[in-house]
Amino acid sequence: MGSIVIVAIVVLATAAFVLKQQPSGPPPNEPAQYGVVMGRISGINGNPVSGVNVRSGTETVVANDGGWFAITNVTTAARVLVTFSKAGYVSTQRATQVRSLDSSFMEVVMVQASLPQTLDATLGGSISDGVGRVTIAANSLVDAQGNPFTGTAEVSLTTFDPTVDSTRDSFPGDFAGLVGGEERPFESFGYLDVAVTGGGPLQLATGSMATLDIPIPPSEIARAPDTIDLWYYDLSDGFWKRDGTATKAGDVYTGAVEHFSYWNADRAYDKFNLKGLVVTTGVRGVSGAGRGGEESPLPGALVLCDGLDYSGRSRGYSDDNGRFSVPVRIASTVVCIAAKGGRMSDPITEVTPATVDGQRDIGRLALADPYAQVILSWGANPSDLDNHLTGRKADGQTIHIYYADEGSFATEPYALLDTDDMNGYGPEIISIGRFATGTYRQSVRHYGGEGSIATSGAEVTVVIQGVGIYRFTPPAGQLEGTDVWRIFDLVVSSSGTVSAVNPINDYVTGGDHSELMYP
Ligand SMILES: [Ca+2]
Repeated sequence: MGSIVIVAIVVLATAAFVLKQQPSGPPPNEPAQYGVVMGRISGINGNPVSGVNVRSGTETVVANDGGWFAITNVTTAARVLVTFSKAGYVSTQRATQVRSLDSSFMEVVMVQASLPQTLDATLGGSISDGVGRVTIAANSLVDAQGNPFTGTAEVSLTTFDPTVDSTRDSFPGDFAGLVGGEERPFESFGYLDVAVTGGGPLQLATGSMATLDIPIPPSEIARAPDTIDLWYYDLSDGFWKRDGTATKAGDVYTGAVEHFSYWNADRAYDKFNLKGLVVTTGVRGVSGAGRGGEESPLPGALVLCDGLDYSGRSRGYSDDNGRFSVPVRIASTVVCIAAKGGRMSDPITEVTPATVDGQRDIGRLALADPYAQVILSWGANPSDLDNHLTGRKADGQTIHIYYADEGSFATEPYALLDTDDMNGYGPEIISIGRFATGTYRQSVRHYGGEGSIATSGAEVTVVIQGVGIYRFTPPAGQLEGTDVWRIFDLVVSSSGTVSAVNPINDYVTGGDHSELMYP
């Protein structure tokens, strides 16, 4: 581990030296504490969901056609909320840790909302999506200003089954709620989302209640308690909060609520702590030889433990020493994985004892994390910019990752482009899983559409794990007829570490295959 610290310091010092020599180059590893939040959004069927608005604080980006998104300037915090919304889908929200000069990766599932059904607000009535049900009393709806609503309301009720794996990736927040200011993990026995609109969002009038029927998954009916707490999800702080109870009647929980939201029938559980170490293997080494197989602790990895005999998921992160501790349910079977940058470890299955607040070391979770990511985003025009990663290895072989050759993580050149965005904004993200000794060059080409690279509002953010974040914007003064912005060269030493990031920042006439794109 000592050697890793030394390597990082050497790289930082080298980068600083380069920057001092070339003050017009990229900003250094900025002292500001920020990181990158990125990820991939898919539907229940596993296909990408494009066009999702992804918001963190005041920053909003839109997922590309491959469902990828990146917010490249997020203030470091132990808990950052990211909200996902798209018309026709149930909005969801996720909390993530953001480490300084590192990237957090999220896999998110968006669920299509049930089609809205109409309800005469003066009569009230009952709406079902065929699984769950909401019953709204006559004259109980108000608009955003609190005025009685007497028109036709549209009610969208979407019921979820928490025993289904993909549902856990769409679950808002964590499987935990606030009790007396403290977060308590819980298991879910079913939940639903109910949204009511009528020319704007509608809510229940003060003193009015709606009745919810939340179905209990078939496999859970036998052990579901007779009464259970109801919890709603609070988008403003990202916590589930307890409010009321529901009663078991056959295969549903029935309870009354005072407002529309996500509502969840959950039981808080006693916890047992699983501890361990996340390591990364091989990928930091030289392609094909050298340090392959050598392990080092991996900070900032997400550790997820899923209940196999209960509907809950616990989340934790490895610390600076790669260590983690995740609370799970006592007397249960759980499966844990570590993930970072879209890579995942093999799962470990554990059976926990009935020891409240006990702990056990479950050993190592090993994964191959991306060494670096290059994120290109821009404005509405030009419609089609392309991210190009080229390289010349020490053995003379060249590589080229771009829209026509998206590359691979599993084989040479161990780098992968997420998607070719052709309708503005991006992002286009190239992830590099392993560096070869040699020099890599990053370029952006104006493939099609109005405008120029210089006026595109483009930003290229480079995250090099364990080294830092570099940010580039295109220089002014792009000459007519040029189409390629050559951004920087990245030099990889014979020991497989990044020894320099050398800015280029010029424009050339290239096309997709110019020699000028190669270092
Ligand atoms: Ca493109």
